[in-house]
Amino acid sequence: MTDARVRERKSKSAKASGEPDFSWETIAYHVQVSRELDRLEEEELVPQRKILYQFSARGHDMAQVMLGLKLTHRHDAACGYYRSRPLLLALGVPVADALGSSMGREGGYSDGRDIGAVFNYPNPGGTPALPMCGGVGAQYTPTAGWAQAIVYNRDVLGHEAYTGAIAVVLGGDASCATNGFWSALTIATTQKLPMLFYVEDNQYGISVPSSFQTPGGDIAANLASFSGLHVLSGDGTDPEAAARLIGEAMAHVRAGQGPALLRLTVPRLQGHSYQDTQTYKSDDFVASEWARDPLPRLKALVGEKLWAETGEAARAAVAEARAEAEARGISDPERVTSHVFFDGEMQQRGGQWTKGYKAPHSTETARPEGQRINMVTAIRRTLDHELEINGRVLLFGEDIGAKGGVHAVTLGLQEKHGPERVFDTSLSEEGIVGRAVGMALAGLMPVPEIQFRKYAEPALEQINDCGTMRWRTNNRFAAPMVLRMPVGFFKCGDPWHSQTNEVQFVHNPGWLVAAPSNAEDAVGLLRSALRGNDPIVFFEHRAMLDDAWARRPYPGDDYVLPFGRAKKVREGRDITIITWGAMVPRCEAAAEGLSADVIDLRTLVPWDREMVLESVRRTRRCLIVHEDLRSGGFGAEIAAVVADEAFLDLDAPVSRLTMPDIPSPHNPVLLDWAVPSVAAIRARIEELVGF
Ligand SMILES: Cc1ncc(C[n+]2csc(CCOP(=O)(O)OP(=O)(O)O)c2C)c(N)n1
Repeated sequence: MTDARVRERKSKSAKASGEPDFSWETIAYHVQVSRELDRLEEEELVPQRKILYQFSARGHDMAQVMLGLKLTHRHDAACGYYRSRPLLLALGVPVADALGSSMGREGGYSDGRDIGAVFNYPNPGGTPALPMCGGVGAQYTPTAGWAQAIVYNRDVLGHEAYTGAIAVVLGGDASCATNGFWSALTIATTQKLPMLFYVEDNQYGISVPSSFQTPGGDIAANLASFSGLHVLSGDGTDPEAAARLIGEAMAHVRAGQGPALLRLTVPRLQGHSYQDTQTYKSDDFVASEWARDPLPRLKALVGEKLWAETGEAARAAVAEARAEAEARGISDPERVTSHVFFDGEMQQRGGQWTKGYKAPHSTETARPEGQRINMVTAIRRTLDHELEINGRVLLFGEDIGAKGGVHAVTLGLQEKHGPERVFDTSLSEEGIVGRAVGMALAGLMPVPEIQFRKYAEPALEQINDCGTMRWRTNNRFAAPMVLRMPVGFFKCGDPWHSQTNEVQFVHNPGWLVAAPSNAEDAVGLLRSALRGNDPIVFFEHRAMLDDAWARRPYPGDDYVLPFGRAKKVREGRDITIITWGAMVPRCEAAAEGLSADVIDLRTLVPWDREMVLESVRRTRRCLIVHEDLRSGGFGAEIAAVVADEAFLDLDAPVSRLTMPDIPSPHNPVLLDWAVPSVAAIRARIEELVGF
């Protein structure tokens, strides 16, 4: 039987019964495909250096195939880790894609951009494998987000078809010690989400025994009394026991009874990866692991004849896939810079645009109405309007519900739009952003809030992984969202609540970054972001939220401001001053009575190089003013570009005025000394103009 024939038969039987083909025959086939792939890689492709990273699934394979074959609901999703290839095979990944991706060839999971073991599978119409990450534990919170999106689609958007769908996350025993695991466990249990935690306990995380990850080495035993979690545990090498446990766990979650955790003990029959020689295991232990190989038990169950037949078909399928994978070329290096951002070609999965979203009428012309409002009101009004007209928008973060946010930006929005759409979260920034990733993957437009800029740090892994998703999946997946966070000082400073550090996000490929200085720009940029197709960091400067200068009339419900378009707040001849955020009014005041271009960048990714270069070439002098630290601040990037591209036009050195390289000081006197003041900016302008 060939691979194609097995799949054809599989889909026929699935169609006929409406049930998955969970037959021993299909299980035997996929398990043997997985084994043959491991063998081929270890004996031939790695020694030939055609594959550089190899992770064997031997020992984990049988139970994983069973798990994959049970994922049959249209809205199920799974997120795995580097040892999850058997699950992928069961979901229907073409074997040539699995092999070609491991060989770094064109096409496949990433077009050669990522390690083949770090996979993704959009599987339109079927169960997707959400883009996994190289970081252990990063798979958990996005899966919780998908699970919450199932509930949201069913209960808020009224899509009955989501009833019974589940999200499954796979991980090893060591991954149970990660922040992501605990964050997702908290989310899933407090929200009673349809989520299955599937733990493959092989007793080791590379060389570290599982007793270092959880006391006693048994996570299921330790979680037995965890409220709201149905815990199961058993032998993942016993075909019938494993099938029963997987069935039980799934039935519990599908029935809407809340999350479950299933721990299956399995042997790791190879080193952690190909390079790992396992010197830390005794010979006796290795022998005892081989004695637990699930294959002989599976073979005994299916019988010699069927085993041989499915084995032959599996080997034929792998040989065919190998030929196809080896025939694939290497992607053109010229293409490797594509798909960092949405560039007009729609991703296959993720984001509201893949779900039929059509942006309502938008205009780049502001139609100011009414009295001037502060930035808080402007942002709230924009969020309110987009919540009103787009059911896919949802807001969440710490204290944003009943309290309305510690900066009052979301005040009243929960009351108006309901606790399903505007809600408080557990105190885990990784959970806030990771959950947003999963929701975005499921087609929603999440708007997570981080309470203060500095507290985005626990979420940095999720932020980075979200940004790179479109690129590393070669535009198969994207997770557009609007990540709001207050930045900067407010009256006083301190190291915790007053950081700006925008460059950290600029340095994460795939994120657009907005830093509006006033209410009108905030409305336009926020609305562009909410109707967009990329992840966006939206900075709300604390000092500007209620600042008189930043108050502007509301520019209208359809006003959008495209990213990358700076604004000249003053025009002049003698110097160009480039700034953003809370430094804009200071620069404006400092230039009073002088002939200066003052440019408010408004967005840092992308930034308006054209406007800056045109201005500098004309004024022949350039001063960059920012609140962030000097070394490696965004000003350094601007200065480098100006030096590169306008060197011969300059009459004075490119200059920067910034905070010194210190955390923000608390006492207002110390803060005023550290942050560029109007007087300091004025002095620097005069120095440069007189140069
Ligand atoms: C955040 C992070 N830290 C460290 C690593 C390096 N690393 C890769 S796999 C691994 C062990 C994971 O073991 P486990 O979760 O038990 O899965 P197993 O390999 O045993 O299947 C480590 C430490 C990583 N990939 N990510």
